[in-house]
Amino acid sequence: MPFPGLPADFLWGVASAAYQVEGAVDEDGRAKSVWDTFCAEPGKIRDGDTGAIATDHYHRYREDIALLRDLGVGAYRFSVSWSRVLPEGRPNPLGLDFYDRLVDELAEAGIAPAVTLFHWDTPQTVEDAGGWLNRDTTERFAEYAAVVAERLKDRVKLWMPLNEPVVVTLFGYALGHHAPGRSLGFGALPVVHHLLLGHGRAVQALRAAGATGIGIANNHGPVWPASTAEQDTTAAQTYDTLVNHLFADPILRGAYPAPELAAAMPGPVVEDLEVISEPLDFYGINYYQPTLVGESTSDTVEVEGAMLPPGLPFAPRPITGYPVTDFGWPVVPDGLRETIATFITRYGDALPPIYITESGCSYHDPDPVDGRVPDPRRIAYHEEHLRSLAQARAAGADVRGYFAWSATDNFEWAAGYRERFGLVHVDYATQRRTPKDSYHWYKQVVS
Ligand code: PNW
Repeated sequence: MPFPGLPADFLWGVASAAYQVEGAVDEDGRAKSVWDTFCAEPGKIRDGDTGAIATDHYHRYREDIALLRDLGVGAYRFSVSWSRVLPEGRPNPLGLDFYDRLVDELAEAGIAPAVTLFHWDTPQTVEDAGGWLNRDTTERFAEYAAVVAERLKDRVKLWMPLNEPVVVTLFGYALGHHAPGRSLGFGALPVVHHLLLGHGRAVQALRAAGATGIGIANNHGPVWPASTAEQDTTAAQTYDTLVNHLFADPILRGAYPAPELAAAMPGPVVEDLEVISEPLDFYGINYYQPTLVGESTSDTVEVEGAMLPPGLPFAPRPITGYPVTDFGWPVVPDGLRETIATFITRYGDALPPIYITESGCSYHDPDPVDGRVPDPRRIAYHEEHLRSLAQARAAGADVRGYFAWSATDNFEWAAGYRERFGLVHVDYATQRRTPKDSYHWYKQVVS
């Protein structure tokens, strides 16, 4: 039964990422990534969890794809592990073979592959050479993109070189509670430029290899001022510029949102922006939550488990008046419509068709009883976000698909395995998969 307000040819999908599901970190020639290193550091991950086994998807992908086939989705978004494909910088046939088998298995199930090339797992050797602080990484990334494209291009529907560069910059290099664990504050600004340039160069490499359907998966959400007072609206604008415009303007407008930001970037910025703004076939938005922002306070502020340094010209505040997930994130479905509306206003004709490349929620679901996992709040979450999407479409937005995060429960980065985003429950002790009620609900929606 189609969802009211969404078209018959709407692309329904689910999403995942390599380090969150694959496991098999030492198999078939895979090298270490920054996440292997980070997880080995005591105290970084809740309960000392690591992605070493995760959902064992590397070995169980057939079972997982059978679940997706039964679910009836048209697309599966997954990420390729750079460290599997190019350990030590040279192509690894066994690593490539895995993704080849995965893509073939999907094709057989009638599911279109949507491939992310970088979902945060930089090879450790690349990080040791400076990682995203080093301009050379953009070239290494383009070489990797070319290798994957050469192998998979005939079967992949959508390509996303990057997932959420804002999270890599902020959590990985500015605040340090994600890999590679650097706490550089505004010293992380070069990372923004190199991630964006890496994106642009990868887009060029994908096109040169003959790939089609090229975009990005970028995290966005509304930034609301804490009050109408000028100090708060100014602080909110600054924050909006840093988390939203900084990562979208260079791609969609070929410019940084403020001259000070352009001036803070390394290298020949004007020439680089030409590469960064290579036209895209689609723009992917990952939507989770809005942020309420007020003027700076002297108190330290926590953002998603990271402490913000004092002295910043803004301070995120807790959002009240909405339900929260078990991860503590506010559930604000209208924020999705609002995000899309803001994009249409800001970018107009420069905005390609949109896909929602992620949206989802973590609830600490009960263990399965008689093969059932009731998760009514997850059903409500997706239903309300889809309604919000239908409103965006009714207002004229060209939104073509929705990927629920996530297919199965998985390794939720610094929060470990406690957070469960999946439509399918995973019992980590046995690796047993149990479709939750939300899976059965989504199946009705996508059919
Ligand atoms: C995304 N926030 O990360 C990632 O793409 C996924 O790998 C991850 O599992 C999923 O969302 C759930 O966290 C985000 O602070 C990290 O709003 C942080 C935020 C949003 C998304």
